[in-house]
Amino acid sequence: MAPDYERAVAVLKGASKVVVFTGAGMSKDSGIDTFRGPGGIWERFSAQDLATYEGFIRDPAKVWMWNAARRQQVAGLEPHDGYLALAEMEGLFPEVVTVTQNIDGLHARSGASRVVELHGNIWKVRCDAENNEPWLDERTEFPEYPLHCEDCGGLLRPHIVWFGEQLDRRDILAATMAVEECDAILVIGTSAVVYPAAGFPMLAKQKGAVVVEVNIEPTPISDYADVSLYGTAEEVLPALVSALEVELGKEA
Ligand code: BV8
Repeated sequence: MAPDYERAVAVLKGASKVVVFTGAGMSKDSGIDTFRGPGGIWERFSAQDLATYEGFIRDPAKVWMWNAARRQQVAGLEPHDGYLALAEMEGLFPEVVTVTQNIDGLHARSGASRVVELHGNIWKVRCDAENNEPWLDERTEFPEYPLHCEDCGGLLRPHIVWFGEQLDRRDILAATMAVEECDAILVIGTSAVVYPAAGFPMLAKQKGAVVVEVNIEPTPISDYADVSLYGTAEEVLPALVSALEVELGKEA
C-alpha cells in the first residue's frame, strides 16, 4: 500500500515546532548498516566488546580499529536525498530540531541546522583519563592503536555513548526541551528499543504532538503514530517534503 502522504501532510501542516527524530535506518540508504534486522551490525559484531566501556578497557586497540573502519566507511558516503529533503523542510516550519541516535554526522553534513546527537559522534574524541570536552578528529587512520592523549598520556576514547553509559546531560536536556515543546515529531528509521532515546517519541505524544513515522516496517512507534509511512527514508522523505511544499506553498 502506498504511503498516505495526504494524511501525513494534513496532520503536519499546522505545526510550527517540528522535531525530526532519527535512528540508523535514516543512514541505511547512504550505505551505512543498521544495528538490528537482517545483516545488522550487532549480528556480526559483539556490542559487549565494541560498544561498552568494559569492552573498551579490555581491548582499546580493537575498539579503535573497529571505529577507524567505520570512519573509513562513513567518510566516503554522501547524505542521500532524504537527508537533503529534511534540510529543505526546515524552510517550511518556524522551528525544526533534529534529534538523532546516529553518530555518523550526516545530518549536519546535509545542512540540518540544529542537531542533537544523543549517542555522540564518530568524528569526535576525548581523553578518557581527563574526561574532558570532546574535539573533532577527522582522521580515518591512526599512527597507533589505541590512541593516547598528548597531554597526559592517558587513553583517548571515541566520543560515542556506549551501552551502560549515561547520555550527556546537555543533550538529554536539549532533546527533552525540543520534544516537550514540539507540535509534531517525525520519527525516521528507528527500531525504538534503545533507551532513554526510544522514550522521546512517546514523550512527544504525551505532550500532545502529532507523530508521523517513516520506516520500512512497523515498530513500537506504529502503535501510537498518527500516520506511519512505510517505505525507505530515501524514497519517502522527498515525496513527503514535496507534498508539504505544495500544501504550505498553497497557503503561503
Ligand atoms: C543507559 C552507539 C544507563 C554505539 C548506541 C533493558 C530494558 C531497557 C533498557 C535497558 C535494558 N538493559 C540495558 C538497557 C539500557 C540500554 C538499552 O536501552 N538497551 C537496549 C538494547 C535494551 N541503554 C543504554 O545502555 C543507554 N545508557 O541506559 O545508561 C545509566 C543510567 C544511569 C547511570 C549510568 C548508566 C545507552 C544507549 C546508547 C548505546 N549506544 N550506539 C555505536 O554506534 O558504536 S545504541 C545503538 O542503538 C545506536 O546508537 C542506534 O542508533 C541505537 C538505536 O538503534 P536504531 O537507531 O533504532 O537502529 P536499529 O538498527 O535498531 O533499527 C533500524 C531501524 O531502521 C529499523 O526499525 C528498520 O526497520 C529501519 N530501517 C532499515 N532500513 C531503513 C529503515 N528505515 C527507513 N529507511 C530504510 N532504508
